[in-house]
Amino acid sequence: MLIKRTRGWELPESLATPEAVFFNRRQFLAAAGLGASSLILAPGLARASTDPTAGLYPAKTNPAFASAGRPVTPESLNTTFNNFYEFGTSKRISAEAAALKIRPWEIKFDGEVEKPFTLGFDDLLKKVKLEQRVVRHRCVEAWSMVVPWSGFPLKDLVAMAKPLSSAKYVRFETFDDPSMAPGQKPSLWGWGQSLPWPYVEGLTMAEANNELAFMVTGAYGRPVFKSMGAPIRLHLPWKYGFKSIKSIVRISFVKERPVSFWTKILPNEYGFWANVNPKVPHPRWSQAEERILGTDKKVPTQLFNGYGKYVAALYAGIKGEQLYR
Ligand SMILES: Nc1nc2c(c(=O)[nH]1)N[C@H]1C(S)=C(S)[C@@H](COP(=O)(O)O)O[C@H]1N2
Ligand SMILES: [Mo]
Repeated sequence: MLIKRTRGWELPESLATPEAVFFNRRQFLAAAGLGASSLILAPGLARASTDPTAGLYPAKTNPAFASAGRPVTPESLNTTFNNFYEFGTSKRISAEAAALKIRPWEIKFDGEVEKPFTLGFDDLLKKVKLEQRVVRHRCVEAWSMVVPWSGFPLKDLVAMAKPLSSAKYVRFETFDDPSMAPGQKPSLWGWGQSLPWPYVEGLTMAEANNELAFMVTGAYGRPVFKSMGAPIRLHLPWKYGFKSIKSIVRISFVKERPVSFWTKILPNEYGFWANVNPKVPHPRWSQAEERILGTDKKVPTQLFNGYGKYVAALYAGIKGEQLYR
């Protein structure tokens, strides 16, 4: 994500990360571990062989999502080019993310539900059926990639939580632990100021029950890497990447629309809906095209990231809302 000067908790200008830097080819190759500095791959990979859920992967491919119409982004690039602000503002946080402690891991379910409860991650995995989906991921920063995720539909989790009819939105929350995530230390930003942790995202109940909304527990045929949001994250292929919250510890069913992490920081740039639309520019750059990570290619961006047949109906009746930012 790109930050510019705003109010109270803004980042110092020197920490802001201009898009151009990421696409400077030399830096890009370095970040990808493809250039001279391939050593940077070593510390962050945190291979998952000792993970108690490793035997569940690779999961069976869902035939509806067998291919994304583009090559899969190399795994070595995907695990080392990340947005995960809890571990820092650069894309190269995979080494820092190795400090993420993913066991024990519990998820709290609360709010407008029959009865609040907490579920251990390994127990949750016993209750769901994993599948693999190869889908496109489009970051609001105008780059994209293709990921073979494994996981299960979010709607299965919604059903498990037994929400009441008073629940209008689902609110997701990431861990908040400055002892393992340096980005959550107030001092990092100077002047004792902090970003509005924890990272929060939200969906309407209808969006959460859409077939495309996916809880990710794996990628590339193994448990999902720490830098990509282990042990459990969301993926919403039709929305900008910032909606796909990582390392989830709490899922709440609520009456009021949740305010997202990025909406709190820059409300004029990042909204609640954030559906991909090439015709609605970001206030500071065009969304017409995207760079395909790992290649030199730029391609036109598609409405709903090309997944309109699944999700366009969700927005048909909505008026007076900024649906594409
Ligand atoms: N908790 C948390 N979730 C997050 C982010 C973050 O900084 N913190 N970044 C978001 C953004 S902007 C994107 S593009 C994707 C990146 O996922 P990836 O690193 O697996 O590509 O995660 C999203 N989820
Ligand atoms: Mo993003």
